Amino acid sequence: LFICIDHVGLAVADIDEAIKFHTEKFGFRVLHKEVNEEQGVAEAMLGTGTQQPESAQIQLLAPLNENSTIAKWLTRNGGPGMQQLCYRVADIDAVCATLRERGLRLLYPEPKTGTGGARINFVHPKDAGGVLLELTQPPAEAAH
Ligand code: MC0
Repeated sequence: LFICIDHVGLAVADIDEAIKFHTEKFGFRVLHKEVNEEQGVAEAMLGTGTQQPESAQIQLLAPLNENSTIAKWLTRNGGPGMQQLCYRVADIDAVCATLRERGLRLLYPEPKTGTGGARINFVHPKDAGGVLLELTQPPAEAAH
């Protein structure tokens, strides 16, 4: 079903502070930044110096406002932490159909827009071993 681990998402309060921390302390570099209004997040994708097409990235997610999913998560968790795991898929419609057939709840009836124009959906954490599981299909020009 899955190509690789696309990224692990970390919820943070402040995107700039978190970028500074992860680049200065751990030596990551920033591969991409964007704001996703629909998801209520400012995000940054971080990679290693030897990033390969299928190397997992770290995604920093900061809330845009108090209604953001990430704002709620930070409050409930009592601070920053690991909010999601994301698998890359080639055909998200087919994968969502298969997972639904297997009895798992997908959060959206149809995929929404994620990082870099990817098509995304999520498996409910209660159906994925307590982990919010994102599925992402990168846009055709970015697919490896
Ligand atoms: C909630 N729960 C989680 C969880 N969020 N468990 C593991 N990981 C998480 N991230 C648990 C709660 O502890 C609770 O368990 C139960 O799920 C129901 O929680 P809730 O009170 O209904 O929580 P809500 O209202 O925050 O909703 C949770 C839900 C929401 C997963 C539906 O966070 C959501 O819609 N997430 C998908 C969108 C998203 O996360 N967007 C931000 C990333 P108990 O046992 O207490 O009942 S955007 C992104 O990732 C994009 C940009 C991209 O990568 O392309």
